[in-house]
Amino acid sequence: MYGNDFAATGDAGVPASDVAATSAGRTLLEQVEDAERELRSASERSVVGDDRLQDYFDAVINADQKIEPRDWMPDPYRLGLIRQIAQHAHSEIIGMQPEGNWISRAPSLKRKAILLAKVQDEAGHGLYLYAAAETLGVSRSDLVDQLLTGRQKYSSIFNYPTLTWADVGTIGWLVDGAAIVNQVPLCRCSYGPYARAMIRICKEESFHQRQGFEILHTLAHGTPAQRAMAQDAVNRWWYPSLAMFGPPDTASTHSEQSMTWKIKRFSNDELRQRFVDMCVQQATVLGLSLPDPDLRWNAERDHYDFTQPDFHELMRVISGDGPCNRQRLEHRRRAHEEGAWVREAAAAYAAKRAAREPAGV
Ligand code: BYC
Repeated sequence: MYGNDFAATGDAGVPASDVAATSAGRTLLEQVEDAERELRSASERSVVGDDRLQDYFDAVINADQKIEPRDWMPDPYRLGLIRQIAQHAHSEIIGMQPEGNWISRAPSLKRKAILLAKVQDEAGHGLYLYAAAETLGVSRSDLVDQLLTGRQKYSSIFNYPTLTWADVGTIGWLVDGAAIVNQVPLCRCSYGPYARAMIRICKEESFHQRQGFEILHTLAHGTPAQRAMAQDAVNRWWYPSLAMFGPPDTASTHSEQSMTWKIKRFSNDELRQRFVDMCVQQATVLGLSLPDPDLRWNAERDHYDFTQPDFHELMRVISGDGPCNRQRLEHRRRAHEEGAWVREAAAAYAAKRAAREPAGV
């Protein structure tokens, strides 16, 4: 976890100091900072121009520099990025709902204010991502239309219900935790606008995970009923969180191409394993268990062995048949319709200003 406030107790075979480190001894926050430095130096492009567009594109990618909106890029690269960034943006926007349900029921004013800020951050993440997608030549209204008509998807995880306050803590700990593990490598993605958006998002996401962890820590150390509520929430969210990383590598349609283009840096299974390794030790600090009887340290692999999520369930949820898919989309459609007057007013104001301002100013 980023900047863990909670002392780690260590776990079988794994030194306590490794709790915050997930890759080559670098904490997740250090990895985001490395990516930010890399991004700055990549902006001073050293690859020499070439008349053959495809060769130049390949050379920029091979040199680990960034493709920018002004650059030529193959259509499948552009379309693949639009697909992934749009799905990511939609996930942030739909992802406001499961927690938004709890803003009015948070157990104290402080918890309410924190949750409100978190949900607002998610709206902001959606907007950075829509803006990044727009640099690829699509309009935000087209993307929103594709979400509302079910042609573009969002993360499976947001189709599960939030039944208790402990679910809010568990979403912060497990769902935001999975999101961070998935998204830190995207800070090094080959497309500049996406990489820049991800750096900002990951820094904010770190607070989200910590607030979830802190809610769960409080419940796990509270009354027996609170503790049981925390354990129940972890039991329900564990496998859906593992499924967030996507199908297994053998069934992942986009991974290979995406990794060649350095959009994805690690495969779905690699990131899922990294997440499990990180969570086992954090669960120990929380004093909660993970609902997998086969979870155990494998010294040969240097990783935890674990039970995979139900990928048939993942496919069913992605295709629209999860516990809350209909409810989530209906709510989003209603909110979009009710917001029409805001979009119209903003457009009218922009037109009025443009008409008033002298040309060229
Ligand atoms: N849910 O070939 P694959 C957040 C789809 S935001 C739904 O492996 P890829 C948060 C996949 O799109 C969380 N669909 O795909 C927000 C593809 O379908 P299409 C979202 C999934 O792209 C608020 C097909 O299955 N994060 O955490 O190489 C509050 C085949 O998969 C899922 C992102 O979007 C799924 N779980 O890898 C709190 C991160 N898994 O398009 C938290 C950016 C797979 O062919 N995205 N699919 O119809 C990615 O990193 C990648 O797109 C994925 C999938 C790892 C998700």
